[in-house]
Amino acid sequence: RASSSESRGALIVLEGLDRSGKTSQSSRLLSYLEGLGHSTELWRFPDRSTSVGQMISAYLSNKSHLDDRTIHLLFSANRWEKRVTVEVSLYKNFDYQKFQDSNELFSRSDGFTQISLMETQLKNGITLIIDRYSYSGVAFSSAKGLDIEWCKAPEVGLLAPDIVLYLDIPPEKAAERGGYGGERYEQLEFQRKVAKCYQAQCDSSWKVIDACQPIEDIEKQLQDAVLDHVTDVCQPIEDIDKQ
Ligand code: 2DT
Repeated sequence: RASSSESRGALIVLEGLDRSGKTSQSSRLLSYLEGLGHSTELWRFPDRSTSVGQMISAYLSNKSHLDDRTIHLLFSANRWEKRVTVEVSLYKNFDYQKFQDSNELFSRSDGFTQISLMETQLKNGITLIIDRYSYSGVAFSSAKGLDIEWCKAPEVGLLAPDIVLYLDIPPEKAAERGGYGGERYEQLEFQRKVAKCYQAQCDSSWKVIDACQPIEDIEKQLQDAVLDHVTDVCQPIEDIDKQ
């Protein structure tokens, strides 16, 4: 992929156990960045709006039952369909004209046009905040006992985040917070395993934030953590690679 020295949007990922506060903190971060004048969008995975997302949603609410590897690959496919999409016109802020000549658009033999959506959004200067990403995929599936390298394989080639913000909460504390919603994975014993599998992926590039602090303190720390990453982002967009 041609690298560009032009400033682009940042890819910011929030991760953490269920009830760690990711979703409300993602919204606060969105307001903060918009307030600073950055074009920003909030995405989440699973994206339950697509047909793959609906299969995932049925699985999570125990309406369907799938083999561990099958659901793992569906979660990954759900990220891939936002990485490369053929539904160009559905996305807000998407300037089709501007990208018509760019190498991010591909004409396919079936006559449809395909686009590297995430990449184009970033190059269009839009910062993406993503509530859960590949690390959830690997943590939740390897917590079931699947080999971690097998779990990582379908993530290779998705875009690598500029920063991973991990909201760190002991599983017991998370369970005390207003109860789980009753979806498939919302059980203390399983969340304990997931926490270990997150730890196995955490490296020095992650920003770990204590999610037991008051909401406003967490909010401030997230703001400080992203500030460097959203101004004049010039490093090339990288893919997740084999590690
Ligand atoms: P939400 O409650 O945040 O909608 O998450 N999950 C998520 C996986 O097992 N694999 C994945 O790749 C992703 C993104 C985490 C729904 C549940 O789905 C799990 C919780």
